[in-house]
Amino acid sequence: MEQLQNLIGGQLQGSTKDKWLDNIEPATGAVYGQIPRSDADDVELAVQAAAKAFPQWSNRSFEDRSECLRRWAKIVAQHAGELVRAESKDNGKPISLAEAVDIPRAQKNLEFFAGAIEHFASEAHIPADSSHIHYTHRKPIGIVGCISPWNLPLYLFTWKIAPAIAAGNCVIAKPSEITPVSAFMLSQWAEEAGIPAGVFNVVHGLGSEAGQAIVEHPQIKAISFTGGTSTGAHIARTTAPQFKKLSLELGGKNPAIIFEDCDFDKAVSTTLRSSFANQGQICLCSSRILIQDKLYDRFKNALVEKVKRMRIGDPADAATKMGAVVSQAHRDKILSSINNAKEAGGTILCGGDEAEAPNERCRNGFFVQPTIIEGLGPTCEINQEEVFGPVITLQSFRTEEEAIQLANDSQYGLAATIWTQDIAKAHRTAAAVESGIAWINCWLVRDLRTPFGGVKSSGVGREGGFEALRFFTEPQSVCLPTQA
Ligand code: TXE
Repeated sequence: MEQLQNLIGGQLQGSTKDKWLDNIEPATGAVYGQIPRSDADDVELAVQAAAKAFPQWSNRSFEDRSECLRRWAKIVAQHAGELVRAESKDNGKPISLAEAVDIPRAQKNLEFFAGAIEHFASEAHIPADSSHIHYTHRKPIGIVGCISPWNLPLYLFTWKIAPAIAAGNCVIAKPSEITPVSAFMLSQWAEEAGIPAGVFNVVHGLGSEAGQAIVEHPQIKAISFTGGTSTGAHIARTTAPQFKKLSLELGGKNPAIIFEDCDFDKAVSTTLRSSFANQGQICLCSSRILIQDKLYDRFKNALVEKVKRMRIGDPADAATKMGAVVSQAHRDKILSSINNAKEAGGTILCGGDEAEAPNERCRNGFFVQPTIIEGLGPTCEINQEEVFGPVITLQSFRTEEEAIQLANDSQYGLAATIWTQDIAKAHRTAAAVESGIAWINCWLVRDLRTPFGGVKSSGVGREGGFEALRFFTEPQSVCLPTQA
């Protein structure tokens, strides 16, 4: 059974206390590996290694740093097949999805920030009399913490560590204990990529132990976190007295607003994808489908028919489009949300239960039927709480105003999709919806230069493009007289 290791100061090693956690394959329920159960002592070692590496790394030229990230990206590309299989096995996602999305995007993240740092410029301000130059010196922060979740493991891990390293910081990273393998693989190639010892440290373990130690450590000056809203709130509370810089990408309860003048076929097929991709375990997935009343029945019938035809498969099978959910606990949480919706009077149009295992190998795996629920109002738990699984609700609206009101009736504000062929209406709706991202007649189309993040309980701060490089640097305003 494979034992993963931490990467601390360039050394792959177990936890100082030699404690281990089981790693489970979601499709089979079987333990197939172990990860170090690290704690504050391991984080302390990583911080010491990072502190030692920082002076040199922060003084390396941006070309050098960029080159290291490019080499790392190439190594990821060379090992893409291995990474795809590992990601699918560790997370339960279909191998086809890991191949099309997760691993190419992880490679792209490394390449993108290798390029972004080459173009990251600062500002200078010169008064009318040219007596002074005020310029902004953006310095790396120092040691930063990157904590990532299990739904898009290497994709989100690299999305954080790449800008942090490119900007000249040293990183203490913690992947989710539920999906640790791809981050471990990446850590094995850091040296080959030319990343100096101590610049990139990976500490595996539980959120409440290793994660908490990262968040609390006084020498770690910034935390970039993606995960649940309640964990984000806890991190905000913990770090506030130390005034750490925080980027929090949290949950969502994303509306898909379907106007009667939409391109019907495209709206149905994309809503199917936006609702159930990765078993609904993407923070950007649509979970509240709001349909204009005149189109309600037609849209509902078309969507239900398509969902009934979806087949759950073994994630390792190349033909599978819908795999396992990430863990037993998460499956139980999803099923309990469905049950609460039933008890609240919701009608289950399809799904609503555990799914049968697709084959003998998967008989103890964690599978949930894609589920559509109607008949519940905006205040119901299922329309307020993030389920983060293959579960959506349908609600109808009459007017544009009502659509916006329903869309905004949520503590969350991450992403919205808007379906209409009237561009002016699309723009008005996008402007009125309280969300960090709005997709008009499309979903999950990303340009890595754009700001990414949410409003309200969906988080604080923006990632992506120069926003990420701004986050991982501290601006110093310097004033220089031009005359002696
Ligand atoms: O996430 P956690 P969980 C949502 C989704 C899901 C819920 C809970 O609704 O059902 O969150 O999922 C680390 N200090 N999302 O419990 O706990 C943890 O080890 C520092 C949305 O799995 O937030 C992991 O690395 N770190 C989401 C990371 O935080 C801590 C993606 C995320 O885990 C910590 C995942 C602590 N005290 C879940 N406690 C999205 N926005 O995409 C935990 N962690």
